Amino acid sequence: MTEKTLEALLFDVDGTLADTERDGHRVAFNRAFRDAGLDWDWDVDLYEKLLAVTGGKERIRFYLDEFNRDFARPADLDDFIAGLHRSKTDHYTRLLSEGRIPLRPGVERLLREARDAGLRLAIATTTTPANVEALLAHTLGPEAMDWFEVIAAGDIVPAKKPAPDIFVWALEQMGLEPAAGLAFEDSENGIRASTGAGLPTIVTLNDYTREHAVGDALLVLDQLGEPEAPARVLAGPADALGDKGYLSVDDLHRLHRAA
Ligand code: XBP
Ligand code: MG
Repeated sequence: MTEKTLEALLFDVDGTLADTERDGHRVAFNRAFRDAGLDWDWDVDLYEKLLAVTGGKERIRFYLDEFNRDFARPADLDDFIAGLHRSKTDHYTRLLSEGRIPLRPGVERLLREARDAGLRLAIATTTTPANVEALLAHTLGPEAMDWFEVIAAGDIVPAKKPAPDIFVWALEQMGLEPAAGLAFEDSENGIRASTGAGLPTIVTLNDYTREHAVGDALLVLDQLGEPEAPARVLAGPADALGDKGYLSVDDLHRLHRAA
């Protein structure tokens, strides 16, 4: 049982707020490769393997190291990857601006409920800051950036998830002890990072992460749930959502107290 009162929620972005990877990031990488005259094609299955590494630049390097060893590397590989990644970010933010990637069920509802209840909100993600802004602006509206006290993103810390650094950085910025927070994640790398920073964590799995090892989670759901689209408890207390089928702020307080 934790003695601390729940004060803040810290959210991952990719896979947690929205299913951005398959139809967003993956497509944007492929468009950047095509623009650069490369014949690389990251299909849905290959991309699942590439997701083992977080961070887009890191993922491109991992691809070259493990899946395309014959590629004739340019002299300045860092620069080459950085250029590809800039182009990928342009493509990705354009895709989001077309409104093609919605928030996952229950995300907007829980964010609004948490704001109304006076909980502090933060983001902790490995993705590029521009991508967070584009997602929030095109789903919740431009003012939603202000809902979050801290947006910890991208290269702000050198060691990306599963390192806990991005969560540690966010907690420091907030002056918050981990025991007073709850993290929301979707993946094994994500929960290793959040729990590594001492944060109790709720996981919402998705198609890419449904087999991930997330045993340290307080609660594992298939989604946060809506009254008309109930969530399923996949691990953790079976009665965590009561009879209503969605995760509420009251549920969060109860889960946090029991952590
Ligand atoms: C997300 C990532 C990111 C995105 C791509 O992981 O790994 O790299 O896939 O974004 P998490 P960038 O949800 O665990 O934070 O290309 O901007 O890095
Ligand atoms: Mg994620």
